[in-house]
Amino acid sequence: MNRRDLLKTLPAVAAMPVAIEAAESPGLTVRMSEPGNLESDFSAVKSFLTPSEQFFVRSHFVVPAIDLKTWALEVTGDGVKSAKFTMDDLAKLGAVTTPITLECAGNGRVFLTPATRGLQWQQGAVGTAEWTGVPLKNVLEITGVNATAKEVILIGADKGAIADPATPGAIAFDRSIPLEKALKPECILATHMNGQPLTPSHGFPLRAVIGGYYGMASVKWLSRIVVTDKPYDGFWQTFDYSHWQRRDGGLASLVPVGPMQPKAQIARPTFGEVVPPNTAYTIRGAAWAGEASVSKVEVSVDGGATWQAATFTTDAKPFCWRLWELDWRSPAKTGPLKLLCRCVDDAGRGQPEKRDSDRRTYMINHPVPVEITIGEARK
Ligand SMILES: Nc1nc2c(c(=O)[nH]1)N[C@H]1C(S)=C(S)[C@@H](COP(=O)(O)O)O[C@H]1N2
Ligand SMILES: [Mo]
Repeated sequence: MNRRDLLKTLPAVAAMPVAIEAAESPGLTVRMSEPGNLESDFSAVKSFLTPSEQFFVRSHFVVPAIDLKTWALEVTGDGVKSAKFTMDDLAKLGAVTTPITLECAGNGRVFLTPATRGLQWQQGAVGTAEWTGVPLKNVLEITGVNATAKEVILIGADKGAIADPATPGAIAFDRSIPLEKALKPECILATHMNGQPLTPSHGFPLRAVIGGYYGMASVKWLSRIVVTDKPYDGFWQTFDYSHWQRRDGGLASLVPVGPMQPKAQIARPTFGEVVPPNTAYTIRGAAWAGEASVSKVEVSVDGGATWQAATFTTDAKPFCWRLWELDWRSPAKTGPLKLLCRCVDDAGRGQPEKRDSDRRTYMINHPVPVEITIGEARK
């Protein structure tokens, strides 16, 4: 999320590598070509699982070269019996398979006003895959942790220097999570995505998948884990991926972006679609709520004046999105129309009506209208 990111999105659109990558990833929109940052086509979402080839890619640096022959995951830290795990070692620790939804904390950034820097994701920096791997807890049980351990830092093999704000030279992509979270079953060291080994862009050979948290915690190309007694203040949870939190008397302090906020998105109709008047039409979409599950989705077909409940087509599952639809009859009157949706989770949390600027350019879950036109399609 730096100025370079923003600048790169502009001229890159016409460049050669873009055409090549787009051709290799049908259905994905290139938001940045090098490193490859690709957006899913949310309007195409019809199934609970997102096919891996259509899953968004968010990478800050180029895919690191990893030689499986010498590769091992290293675990060190306060009170830890340092250990290295090869892929074979990890395979012996018991694999689980579970669906988890990942949303980038910047998903929807293009809707922010005024415009901000950072990748201009629309609705497609979100997807659900079935992840297979070892629970992080199983690894930490082998190495042990101090009674005073607070956080677990997940470190990727990818590296680079960011110019603005400047990093201390080349740094790895990393991110800590509270120890308490790390021990939960939704935190997995995944080797497989949708039944296949991870692809290079999704973190081969090993990535963390931190269910319920925004995507930045699911560190790809995981190479090292450090257990620490002190809170970690790395670049990716201070300068980047942090938001303001108001405390007593309005004091604002910066905290790392963590759990995903409840959010519903309309897949169909899509922005700018022309829908014929007085016609049966199924509106559909998905909603997710981080560590909670979605219990209600409402849709407004009149710009937010009135709301009606949508029907779910998949089950309520924590850490996962839920698909929904609403059978509608388009109005007889032609002209522009604003559609909105919103969800409530099983803890009763809903979405904010308006954007809160304390969130900086992350956690974008205020309802964004899908503006369509009721009229006859142009021939
Ligand atoms: N090592 C590493 N892990 C990473 C990143 C990265 O740049 N490097 N990007 C993070 C971010 S911001 C997101 S949203 C998710 C995206 O995962 P995906 O590319 O598999 O969709 O990966 C996370 N893990
Ligand atoms: Mo992200």
